[in-house]
Parts: sequence; structure tokens; C-alpha cells
Amino acid sequence: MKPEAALAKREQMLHEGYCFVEGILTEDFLQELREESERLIAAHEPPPDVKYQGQHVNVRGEDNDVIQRLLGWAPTRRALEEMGFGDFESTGGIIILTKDPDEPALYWHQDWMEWNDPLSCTPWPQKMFVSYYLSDTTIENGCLKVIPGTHHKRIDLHDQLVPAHEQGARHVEEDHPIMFSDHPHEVDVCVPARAVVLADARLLHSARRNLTDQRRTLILAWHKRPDTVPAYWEGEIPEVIANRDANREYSSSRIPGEYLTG
Ligand SMILES: O=C(O)CCC(=O)C(=O)O
Ligand SMILES: [Fe+2]
Repeated sequence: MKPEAALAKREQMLHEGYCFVEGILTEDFLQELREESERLIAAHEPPPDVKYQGQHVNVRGEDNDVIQRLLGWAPTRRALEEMGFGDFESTGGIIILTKDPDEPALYWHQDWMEWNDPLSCTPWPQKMFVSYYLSDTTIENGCLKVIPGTHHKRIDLHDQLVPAHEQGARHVEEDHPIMFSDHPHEVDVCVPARAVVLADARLLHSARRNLTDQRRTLILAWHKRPDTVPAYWEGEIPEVIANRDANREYSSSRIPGEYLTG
């Protein structure tokens, strides 16, 4: 990436909470990932409560050479470094998420689990997903949807949603009027298969129903950075961050509290 392009991606990540970079995977490696994910899915029995996420196969890099190669993939590493995100490290594993033909949409949610921690209001990302969709994504086959800026700003939906995943959302009805609603500020993130998609864990996102006859597969890798101010940051450091007690234990929470303001 050219430095200006990398900077623009970082700015998008900071202000909108997501971005994507095209042409990261080679055609050969993409094919290998398709074959390996199909093999892993075939050996897996999805529990019924993850129907909105599809198969939900967890794989550790240390247990699988192909996944290990993806986690260390040089073009992704280079792109992260160019954007200033070189201090992000993978958590060591991935999740394979699928949408089979006619499988339902994924509900609106965010994936930040530390809402009691002042780090919830960092103006920079602390935790992000690094995602690879193994086919081009479209409105028809269940592309990702995001509401830009919601990683920093509370909107109407935050106070109406059933908390994500195991905290409740997995058990909502398919016609839940809010969890599967259209939002006036939503953006469809349609990406070509060789791209990498990054999103801040705090960002509100969902995915469309798959209306095609082809499986849509995603390999998602969570990445985190240290609890420090990033080297690129030149802006103000919010007082709550500057005064954060790093020795305190902050209990986990998926529900945005005082640290998400309007
Ligand atoms: O299926 C997708 O595109 C997104 C998946 C996701 O956000 C999740 O499972 O938490
Ligand atoms: Fe998510």
C-alpha cells in the first residue's frame, strides 16, 4: 500500500470503525483455505444455538498448519504495519463462520467484552477482527453490514439490542423486529474474496441472509494490542484513559455502559 492509502485506511478504521484491503490472499492460498475450511466443517457438528453464525468452528493455529500460515500471512502483517497497527497480535486461533444457502441473517451486535474498563473509550482500536471471506460477498449472499462510528458513539440501537451471542442474541426469533432491522445509517461491506476486512470489536455489525445457492464462508481472527497509547497517536488522550488503573481487575461485560456516550 502507498503511505497515503495506508493512512486513509487507518483514518477510516479510527473514525468509522472498519476498513478493508483488497488483494491480500493469493489465488492459490485462497483455494487452499477453501479446501481446508470445507474439511474442517465436514468434521464438525454445529450446535443448534449458533444458527445465526453458521458452523462456528474454532481452530487453533498450533493445531493446524494452514491456519497457522494464515495467522502469520506476510501481506496481512505488512498491511497492518503500514496502517500503524503492527502491534496487533492474533489471539492464536480463528473461527470459521458460514452462511449456507437460505440461512438467516446475523443479528446486530458488537463484540467488545470489556465495557467496564475505561479502555472502552480509546479513540484508537484495541481489539479488532481480521476477517477473510472466501468468496466475493454481495447483498445476495450475506455480506457484512456495519453502522459506521458506533464503536465510539451510542445510537438508538445500543439500548434496544439483546446482548450478543451467548448473552442472549443466539436465542432470539428470526423475525425479531430490532435485531434484524434495517438501519438508516447501515453500510453493506461487499468485498472481493482475496481481501482482508478489519473491524473494531466495539462496532455495531450484522450480516445479511444468504439468498444464493452457494455457501458463504468467513475465517475470522481476533487481534489485540497492548494497553498502551499507539505510536501513531498524536491526538488528545482522554482523561479516563490517562487515569486508568492498570492494576485493577475490570469485570467483563458485553453491555455498553458509561464509557459509551452519545
Ligand atoms: O458473518 C459475518 O459476516 C460476521 C460474523 C460476526 O460478526 C460474528 O460472528 O460475531
Ligand atoms: Fe461479530
